[in-house]
Amino acid sequence: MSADPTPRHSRRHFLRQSVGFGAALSFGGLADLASLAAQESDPWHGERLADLVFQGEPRDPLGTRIASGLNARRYTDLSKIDRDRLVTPTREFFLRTDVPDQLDRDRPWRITIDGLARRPARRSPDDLEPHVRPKGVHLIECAGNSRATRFGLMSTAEWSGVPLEQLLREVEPLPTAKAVRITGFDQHSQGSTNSEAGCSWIFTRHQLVSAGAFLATRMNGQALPLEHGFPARLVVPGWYGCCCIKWVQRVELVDGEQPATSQMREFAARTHQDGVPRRAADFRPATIDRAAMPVRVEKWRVDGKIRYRVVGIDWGGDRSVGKLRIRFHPQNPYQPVTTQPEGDSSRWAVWHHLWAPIVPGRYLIQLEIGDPPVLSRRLGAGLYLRGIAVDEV
Ligand SMILES: Nc1nc2c(c(=O)[nH]1)N[C@H]1C(S)=C(S)[C@@H](COP(=O)(O)O)O[C@H]1N2
Ligand SMILES: [Mo]
Repeated sequence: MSADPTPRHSRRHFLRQSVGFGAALSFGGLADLASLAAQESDPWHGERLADLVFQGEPRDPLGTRIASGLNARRYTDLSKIDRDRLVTPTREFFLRTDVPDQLDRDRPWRITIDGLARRPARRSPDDLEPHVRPKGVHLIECAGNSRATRFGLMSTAEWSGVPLEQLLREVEPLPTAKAVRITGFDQHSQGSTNSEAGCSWIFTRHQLVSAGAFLATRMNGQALPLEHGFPARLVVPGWYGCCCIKWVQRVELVDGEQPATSQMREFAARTHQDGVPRRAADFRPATIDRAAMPVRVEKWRVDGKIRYRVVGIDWGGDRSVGKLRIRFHPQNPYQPVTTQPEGDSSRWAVWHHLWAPIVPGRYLIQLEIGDPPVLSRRLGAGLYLRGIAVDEV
């Protein structure tokens, strides 16, 4: 039977596809939960029995590289996130597209900074070095992150690099230079089945400055690994991964009339554009909306009772506003998560929710941000729903 009364297409689709919702309902047990919530500041004194498996998600291995070239992927195991483990170790950082096999590692690397500039320049990694500064922890999420990738196309790292605006000022942009086209090296001898080669994005100068975009040369305190774009990759904090060009080769000052790049067209839908705008200037900033999802559901025995603790993340958008609310069945009202996420917007923040379901069955974990509502299109469309099966209460 289906217990989904809601008209929303994505929800129906998800339920049909992956959860096959049972009859189980959660009634809360509020007093009980309040006393558990009081314990939340202390570590639980009970016994952690196991973590539940998210239902209807592929079983691809996490944390290891799959496929090669343009199709190469490594999914980060988000279930390892915790308040004291907010940064993804470099070897677990997600990978989308491996080092192009035509990249000649022996040839000295130069970044050409030219176009509408008085003093075009070519910069070597050694030229950048003296300007490299710590840039803090930033999250990157691939715009193609989804249930099919177990949401693992998302990671955080601590970056160092050179602000793009600094490199631009050095070449003395002309007044006609409204925008900047940043292009990476992308010559693969093998094409891809699901992605075009040629990674290039056009930004306005204002967008780069206000996002604090930088050319990253270090990641988690080490030289940037080749697979993540050595010697330099673009990081645009708060924007989707498709804008974070790896193996940057050229930074070109251009006018405001440039056609969108093939990369921009490929990612138009996934970055919430209206159709596929012809001009780069008609693209909206490819910023990550506020979103949240559970990453782990722990099953505990506390004072002889079975209890569940849902651990999740909240990321993207503006995190200074909005309360995170949760429900476990589409017919139930949302209620605030026990411990609201804390932290700034550049990384993910961790939240906890204590849960005592009344009956075993299949549950669907849904989140919303309200009070006030904030722009969270993917969350609202059901992209980050996760299902679990509870066998014991
Ligand atoms: N040169 C180049 N840069 C690229 C890509 C690419 O294919 N080629 N892929 C982009 C996409 S879609 C994403 S999500 C991120 C992934 O970065 P990572 O592999 O370091 O995690 O790199 C971006 N930069
Ligand atoms: Mo991506």
